Amino acid sequence: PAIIRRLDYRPPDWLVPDIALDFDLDASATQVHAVLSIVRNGTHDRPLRLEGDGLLPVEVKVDGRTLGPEEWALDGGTLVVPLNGQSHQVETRVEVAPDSNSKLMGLYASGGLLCTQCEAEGFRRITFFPDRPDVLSRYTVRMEADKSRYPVLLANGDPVEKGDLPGGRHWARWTDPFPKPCYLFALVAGDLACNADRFVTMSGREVALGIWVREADLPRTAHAMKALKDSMAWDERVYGREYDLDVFNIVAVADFNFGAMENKGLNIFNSRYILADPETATDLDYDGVEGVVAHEYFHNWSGNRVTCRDWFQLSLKEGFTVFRDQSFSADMGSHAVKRIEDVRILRAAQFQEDSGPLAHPVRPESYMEISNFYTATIYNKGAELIRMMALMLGWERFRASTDLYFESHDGQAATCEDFVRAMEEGGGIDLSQFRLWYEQAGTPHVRAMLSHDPATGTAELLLEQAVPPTPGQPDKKPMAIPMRVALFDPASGRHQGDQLLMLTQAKQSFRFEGFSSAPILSINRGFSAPVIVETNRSQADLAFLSAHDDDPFARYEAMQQLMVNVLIGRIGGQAVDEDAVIAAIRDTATDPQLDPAFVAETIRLPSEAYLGDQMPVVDPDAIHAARDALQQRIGEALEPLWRDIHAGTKANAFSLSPAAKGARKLRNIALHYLVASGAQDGPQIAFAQFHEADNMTERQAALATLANGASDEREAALDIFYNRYRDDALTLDKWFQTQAFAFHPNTVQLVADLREHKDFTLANPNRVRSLFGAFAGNQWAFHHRSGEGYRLVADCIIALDKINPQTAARLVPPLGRWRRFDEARAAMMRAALQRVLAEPGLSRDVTEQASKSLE
Ligand code: BAL
Ligand code: ZN
Repeated sequence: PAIIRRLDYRPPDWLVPDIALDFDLDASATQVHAVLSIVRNGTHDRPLRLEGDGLLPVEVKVDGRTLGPEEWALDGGTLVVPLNGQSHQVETRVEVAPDSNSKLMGLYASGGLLCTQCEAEGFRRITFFPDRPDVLSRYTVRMEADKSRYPVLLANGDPVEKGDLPGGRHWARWTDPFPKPCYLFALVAGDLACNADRFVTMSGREVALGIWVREADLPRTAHAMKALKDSMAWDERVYGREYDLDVFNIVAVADFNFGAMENKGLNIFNSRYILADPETATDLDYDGVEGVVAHEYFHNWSGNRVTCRDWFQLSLKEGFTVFRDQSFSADMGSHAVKRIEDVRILRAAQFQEDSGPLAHPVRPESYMEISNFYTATIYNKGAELIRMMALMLGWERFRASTDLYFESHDGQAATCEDFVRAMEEGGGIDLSQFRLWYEQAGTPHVRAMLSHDPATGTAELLLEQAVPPTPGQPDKKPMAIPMRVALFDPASGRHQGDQLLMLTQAKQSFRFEGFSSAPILSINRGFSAPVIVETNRSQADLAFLSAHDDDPFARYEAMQQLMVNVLIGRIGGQAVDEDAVIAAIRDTATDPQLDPAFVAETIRLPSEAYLGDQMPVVDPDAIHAARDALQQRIGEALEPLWRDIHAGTKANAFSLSPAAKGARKLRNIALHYLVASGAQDGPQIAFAQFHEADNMTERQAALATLANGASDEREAALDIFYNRYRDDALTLDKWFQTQAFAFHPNTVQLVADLREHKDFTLANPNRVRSLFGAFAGNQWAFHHRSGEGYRLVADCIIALDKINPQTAARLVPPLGRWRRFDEARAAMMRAALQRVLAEPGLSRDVTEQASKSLE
């Protein structure tokens, strides 16, 4: 497949200021009539090229005249029409079949609905068009359909007209006054019920809000509606951004490749990020709904009003919007806990990506298939870049700079460089070196060595940085790394102030005066930079910080590092002092000043995958054994405490208050340690929690705890859960996911059996992710020494690729991490990738991921 390169960007040859679309909707044969007003862009004699994917023109007209077949050509899927004038009206007619569109890109059928997904390049599966984000058009959309099957007809913008037609049909017309790229086009037709509400904007305009779902799901939309209104108010208050249309609609669909999509005025969501009630949604699910509703809403400015010039600029909208949704969620809940969660995701997904064969810069240089670049690097590392700029500028100057960015680029297709320039101009700062964060892939390593001279009372912090080589980038330049640090006086337990140090050279030292005794280093406070920090801090230093650091993230980090050191020592067969960890956990868990949610995050052991990241060669079995043993030790040593916490956090009535959510989080971790202790009544206590819980947070946690072991309670709970939720797809996903993610010696076989389960289907991306996505994230099971885990995932990729290449390609990266494992595992992982690549007719999506993974 062809490689698309960033530096080959050329402005479009033809612009399309207006487009009128007419859909005669039908699940098996939809007629699409498009009328494009086109204008030559600049002086050239190149023909009009309209991208199409799987389309055959039924008719092509120019300025009202039907062209003969010799007057146009198809080049691959692209319709080529030579034209002489400066502006023309071009019409095409095509037919598409939504119900056989299993790729879920373009116009497709899902659970009786017709809906669209166009980002990145799905619009070309609907009609011929210059499918690139820098062609912005005003859209008018007319839809016609059978009224009983599709009583609701929605599109972007505002509704303008509708009416009935003979034969039980009806029609509706929508117009969107804001020019937009075609990836933001959307329509939905179906039998939907609406949770209707309103929002009055800061200038006093009333906006009609609608969340459209199946009638039966209406009671599960309240949280999403609250999140939407909170987001609209937050964007006004924090960024001065007001909504701009008279309506804002959200539709939930069951089959969706992404989490959601920010189509102008008509967001389309994976139902898992809309539907929530206490019976079926965990607190994490509720937070997911809030965060994704906010994310898509915030795109109205960071993505839609200002869009991307080309797909290499994807992080311009995604990184900024993730930063905005993270800040929103922090404001809605706990800043400390949100930061911990976000860093955990960054480390689990992005650091792994950055250290493997698929590593790429936040602004990539090339791609084969853009769908493969909706990555943790573009999204989460991209958000960290914005966060660093906000930190360096300070909030006021950052906000002035975002105002400048929105004002200068409103209605335009912009670049990451435009954003950085706005930060420089609005913030009065030089970001020349900082730009390397957009260019260089790989996670920087920072070595921090603190020394102390008692004679002069001086402490010296030596910082050294190195960015590891990544594919195509063997040599790296030093980055500009903002490091928040504080030096603690161990005697008083206090520090002299938080400082922002800018590390800009490969090696740099910083001096601090006034320390009669050696201070303790708190570094990368708040996770001020997305780097890996190595320090010369002792276990005693870490224990001190885990009890005293006033930066919650640094406090959490100290505790985690304390645990990592013990676990890595154990794995390496060294004598390790576990008592310090146990004492730190006890002190944290019994500190009445601390937020229970923060405690729960902090006392949890680092994941097996994170431990693997700390080793030169990942040893999944040794990691599992060491972590399991430490868990048991912690469970045993503090058993009375776990019993107390578990009993003391029993909820009375369900509430989403931070206190209630925190109590549930802490209760679940207490249960986990209690069961890990091996206490005889552990499974019964877990089963009782499973049985009695009035909410899914406690029910699923109890199920997950039971799923790790072998007990009668395990089998009973899994049966009960299945029978209770077998007709509720989103909740049944949890049943698959819990088993695929379990620390159970037979997980590989269980996953193989579940693949054959009557409720498993490759047609639904959520179901695939809940089984195979979860399994591939279960290090101990996926990397089973038999290689069976690799075979299962490769089989799934091969089968799924024939249906839905985009979702299939997302399962490839776990196999690509073979360099991190022993020779036997590496050989089996490579063999699995080679088997995938040998498959005839493999998609561009999977070809790119699998071939890069083998390099
Ligand atoms: N733009 C794709 C889905 C999202 O990031 O919002
Ligand atoms: Zn987004």
